[in-house]
Amino acid sequence: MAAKKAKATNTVALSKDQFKDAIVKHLRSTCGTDEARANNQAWWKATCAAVNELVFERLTETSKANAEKDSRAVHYLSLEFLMGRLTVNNMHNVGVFGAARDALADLGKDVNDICDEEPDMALGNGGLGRLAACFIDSLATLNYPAVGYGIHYEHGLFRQEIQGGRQIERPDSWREYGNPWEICRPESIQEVPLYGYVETVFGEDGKMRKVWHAGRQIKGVPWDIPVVGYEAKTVNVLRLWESKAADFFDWDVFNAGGYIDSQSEKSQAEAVSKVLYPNDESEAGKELRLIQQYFFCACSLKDIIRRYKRNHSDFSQFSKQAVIQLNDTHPTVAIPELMRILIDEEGLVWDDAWAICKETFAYTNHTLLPEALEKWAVYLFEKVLPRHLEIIYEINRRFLEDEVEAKWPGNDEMKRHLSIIEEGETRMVRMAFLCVVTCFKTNGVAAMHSELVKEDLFPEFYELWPERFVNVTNGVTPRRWLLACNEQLANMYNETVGTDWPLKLDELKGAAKFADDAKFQKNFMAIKREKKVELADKIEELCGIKVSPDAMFNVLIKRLHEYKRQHLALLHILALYRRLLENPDYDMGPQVFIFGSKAAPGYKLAKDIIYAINKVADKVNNDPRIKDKLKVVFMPNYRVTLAEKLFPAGDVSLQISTAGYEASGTGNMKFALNGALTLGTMDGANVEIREEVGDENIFIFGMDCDEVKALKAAGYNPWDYYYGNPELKAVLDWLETDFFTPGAPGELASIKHSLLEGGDPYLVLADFESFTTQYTAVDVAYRDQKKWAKMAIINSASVGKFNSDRSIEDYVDRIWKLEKVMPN
Ligand code: 7GP
Repeated sequence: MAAKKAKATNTVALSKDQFKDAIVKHLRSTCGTDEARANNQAWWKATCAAVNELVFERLTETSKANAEKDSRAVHYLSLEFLMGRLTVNNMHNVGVFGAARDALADLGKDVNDICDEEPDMALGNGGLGRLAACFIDSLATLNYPAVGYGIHYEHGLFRQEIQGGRQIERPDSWREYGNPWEICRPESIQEVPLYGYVETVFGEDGKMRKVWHAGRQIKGVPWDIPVVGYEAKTVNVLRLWESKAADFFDWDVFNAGGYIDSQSEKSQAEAVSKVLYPNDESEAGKELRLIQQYFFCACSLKDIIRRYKRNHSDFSQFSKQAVIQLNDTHPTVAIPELMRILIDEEGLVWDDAWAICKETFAYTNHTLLPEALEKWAVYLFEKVLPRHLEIIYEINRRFLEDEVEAKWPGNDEMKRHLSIIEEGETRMVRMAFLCVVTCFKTNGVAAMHSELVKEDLFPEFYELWPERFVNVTNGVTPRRWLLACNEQLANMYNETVGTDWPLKLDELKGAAKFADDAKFQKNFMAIKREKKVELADKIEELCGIKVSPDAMFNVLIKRLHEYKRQHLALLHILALYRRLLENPDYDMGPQVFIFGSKAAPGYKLAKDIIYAINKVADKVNNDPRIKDKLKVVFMPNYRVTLAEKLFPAGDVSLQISTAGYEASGTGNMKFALNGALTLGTMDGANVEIREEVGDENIFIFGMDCDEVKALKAAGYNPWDYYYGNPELKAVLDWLETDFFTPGAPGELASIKHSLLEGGDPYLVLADFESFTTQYTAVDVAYRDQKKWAKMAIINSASVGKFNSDRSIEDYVDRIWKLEKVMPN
C-alpha cells in the first residue's frame, strides 16, 4: 500500500520553500560547501541546522519561562540515555517532517538517505537507558520543567560485528565528525574534587568542621542536547558532562622536558567520560566506574544549586524547588554529596541537611537481579571519596540506632541485616539501602515488579515505611515508536481516529471497533506486510539471508541474558527443525525467527548463545530438506535505529523471561503498539498488557511467579525435565554433537551444561514444553489471517496505557508534584 500523505498533525512551522532556502543557506554558511559539491553528510548537517533554527529558539524560550516562573523542576539523574538518532524525531516533533522531506526531494535528495548519515547516540545499554530517553521526550511534550543529567561519553555502547558467528566488539565513535544537535556550554563548567583526605578543624566559635583536601580536581564541561517536545512548545535540555583536566598545566614537568608526563594528568581526567560500561544488569565494581558516578552527580548538583541560588539566599526552599530522581542506584552518591555540600560548604547542621535530602531524592529500581544491586567496597570509597564515606557511616549509624532500634529493639541481627554497610571479608556499601533509607519514594517499574520490590527485595524497609513504596508502570513514547517508525500505520490512524493520538494514545481505542471490518483488516495487514518487506530487504542486505514476508515473523530483540531466555527460543527452534526433518509433512506455516542482541563483552555464556544462534541459523537456512519452512536470522548490531525497523515488522513478540525476573520490559509495549501479538510469560508488564488487550488476544505460557518460587523452594531438578521429555533431551544432546559445528564437536555444549550441571537457574527446561505447545497455538492462529488481523488490531488499539506520557503523569502525581510551564 502506498503511504498516504500524513494529515497535518501539528503546526507546520516552515513551508517547503522556506525549508529549501534554509538548507541551501546552511550548506553554504554552516557546512562550507554548496549544492553541487556537498556529500550526504553535509546535506544532513545542513538539514539539522535548518531544523535547529526552530529548536534553539524554543530552547531559549523554555529556559526563559522556567527562570521567570522559578518553577519546581525534576532533575533526572541517569548514567544512561539511549537516545538513538534525533533528526527524524525532532523534525516530527517540530512539525516540519513533511516540509523537510519535500524540500529535500526538490533538491534531489531522499530524506531517508540523508537521515541515515546520523550515527546513533547510544549512550546506554538497554531498557533503563531507553526508558530515560522516552521519559525526557514525554516531560518536554507535557511541558514540565525538567533537566536530564548524564555523561557525555566519547564512546557509547560498542558496535557489534559478527565474525564466524561470534560477537566482536568495536568502538562506537558517535561524534567523531561532529554532532549538530549538541551545544557546548563553557559558561557552566564545574570542577570536581577526588581522592585526598579529610581534616577535622575547629573554628574560632569552637565548632568542629570537616575539610576535605582533595588530591585531584577534574573539570566537567556541559554539553546540552535539546529535547524537543511534540509540537515543540517546550524544548528541555539533556545536559551531559564531559571530563577534562582541570585548568592547570604542569609547567615544571613540561619545562623539564617531560611533555609526555604532563599529558598523563590530562588523559587520566579525560578517561572518566571516555566510555560507557557495557554491562547490562550487572555492576562493574571498578574504581573508574565509581568516579564516573561521582563525577556526573557532583557536576549536576553544583549545576542545580547554582540555578537555585539565583533566586534564593538560603536552602529553606530547596526541596520545594528541586526533586532529584535517581535512575537506579547508579547516581546514589549524589545523596552524600548533597549532604557534604550542605554541611561542609553551606554550614547547615546535620538535621537540617538530612531533612532536605530526604525531601529531595526519589529512587527508581529497575531490577531484582542480585548481581545488579550495586555494592562498593568500603576501601574504594575511602580512597576516592573519603568524606562521603564518613557521611554514609553517620547516615547508617543514625538509621540503625534510631529507626531500626525503635522498631526492633535489641535486635542486632536485624541491624546487621539492614545496615548500609555489609560486614564480611571485604566491607561493602550497599547503595540500594542508602537509597531506600534516604528517598521519600522508591518505585518499581511495573505493577508486579513493584510488589516484588516490597515483598522480596526490601521487606523490612517496607515494614518500616510502607508509604514510601509506589509503582509507576513504564511506557514508551508513541512519537518515536509509532509516528516516526511506522508512518503507514500512523497515517491509517490519522484517518481513523484523528490526529490527537500521538498525545492521547488512548484514542487509538477508537480503531478497535474496526477490528472485525474486512477492509480495515486488509489495510492493516497490508501495512504489516509492507513493513515486513522492508525488513526482509534489510535482512538480505545485512545477513545475506532471504526470508519470505509471508512467513510468520517471530522477533526476539533485547540484551542477551540468561533470564531473558534467548536459549529457550533456540531450543524451540531446534525442536521445530527436528520435527521438519523427521516428518517433511509436519504441519506448520513458514516461520522466521529474528534475533537482535548484544552480549556484555565479559559474559561468556551470553556470547556462546549468540554463537549457537548463528551456527544453528547457518545449518537451518541452508538445509534444502525443510524447504524454507524455517529460517533463523541474527541481525548484527542491534540498536535503536535497527529497532525502529524491527518493531513495525514483527508478527509475534517474544517476551519469554522467567516469571519474576523481567522488571517490566518496554519492547513488549512497542511491539503491541505496532500490531504484534505477544507470546510471553506472566512477567513484568506482560501482565498489564494482557489486562489491556484481553486474554484472548495474547499467548501466555509457562510458570507464573508463584510457581517459579514454589518449584525453586521444592528443589528444582532440570534432569527430571531432560529425562521426562524425549524431544527436549534430543535437542540438548544435539548441541553436543558437531552437527552445527562440523569438525568441532562440543562448541555449543556450554549451553547444555549450564542447563543441566549448571542447575538451570532460570528454569528454561521447566518451561520448554509449555512454550512449544503454546507456539503451536500461535502458528495455528496465524494461519487464520482474518482472526489474526482482528487480534493484531485489538493489540495495537488497546495499549494506550503504555504511553510514556502516562508514566510521567504518574510520576508527577505520585512523586514529583510538578506544575506545567508554558513557554511563550
Ligand atoms: C531494565 C529492566 O530489565 C527492564 O525490565 C525494564 O523495562 C527497564 O529496565 C526499564 O525500567 N533494567 C536495566 O536495563 C538495567 O540495567 C540494572 O537494570 C540496573
